Amino acid sequence: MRIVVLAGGIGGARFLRGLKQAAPDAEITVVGNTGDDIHLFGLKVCPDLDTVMYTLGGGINEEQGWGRTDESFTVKEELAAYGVGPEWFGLGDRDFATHIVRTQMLAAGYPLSAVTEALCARWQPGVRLLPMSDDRVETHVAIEVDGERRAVHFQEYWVKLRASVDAKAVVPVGAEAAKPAPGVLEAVAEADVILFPPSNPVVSVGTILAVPGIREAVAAAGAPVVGLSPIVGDAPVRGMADKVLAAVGVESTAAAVALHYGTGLLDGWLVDTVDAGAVADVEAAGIPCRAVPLMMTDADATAAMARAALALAEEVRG
Ligand code: FO1
Repeated sequence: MRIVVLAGGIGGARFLRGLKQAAPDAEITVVGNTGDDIHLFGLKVCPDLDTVMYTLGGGINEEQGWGRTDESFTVKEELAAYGVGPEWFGLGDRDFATHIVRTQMLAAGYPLSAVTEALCARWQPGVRLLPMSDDRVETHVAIEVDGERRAVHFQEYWVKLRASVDAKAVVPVGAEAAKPAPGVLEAVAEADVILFPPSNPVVSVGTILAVPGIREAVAAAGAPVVGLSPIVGDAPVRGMADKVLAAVGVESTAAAVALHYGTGLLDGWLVDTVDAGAVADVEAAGIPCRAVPLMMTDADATAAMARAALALAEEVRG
């Protein structure tokens, strides 16, 4: 079975771990969000690709959900001693090595997809990890401070500001001119199942779908497309997804997120059992919907979620 997953960072990575357990023989292609990428200290940092790679490769800091296990911060401290920041973004020594290798390979002319493949040769994540695009796309968030509107990089909004101010707009800068990375459209076209994990629907899955050609390919795919709600009981399972959902005029409910993706994309939707009341609304909109436990509390619970998504895909397969 060929499964394609459009994934963001922590939520996507943890779901993928469950999916691998649920479908050990499946050929899984992950299309990773690169809109969160940021250039720091002259280095290209790809948080979501790295989170997937480290999580599936056994190198993730489990408590944080991002960055390396057994990490130290000597380089960051030395940079700070020179007055060189930003100090608000926690790049550890082990993690730095990944960004150095990536930046060096990019400077030598390799595209991000080839660089990601090279990094994965070390981590052996057990999935084919493709960036959504080899072209630069950077998500910016429009905010208003003291009556003045300005745009900040997504990481500044998420990590420095902790989404403490309202997001007025979310813009994947460069997306309109970006091309899907090699292999992305082929994987989508050849998939038996396409999954939207409980990743952020705006800045993760939404950014991937903003690359021209990807949304169209998913909509046209012969495979059933099943999503899992990142909202449980009207609040994001983790992160601050409600802030960016509000920016695109979508309520933070499991049903509203399903309708945001819409019948043009989704063939099935899973909500948590606490949101069982939303099933009828989602089905009334034409999207088959089931209520199952959606908290990724441990590997077995996450594998059960993945099995439920695959079962719904089989049920709705035309
Ligand atoms: N998240 C934080 O909350 N604080 C950090 O300092 C931070 C650093 C960081 C470094 C590398 C990396 O791969 C991820 C990092 N993240 C950090 C996570 C990241 O900001 C976001 O959670 C994702 O971009 C959202 O998917």
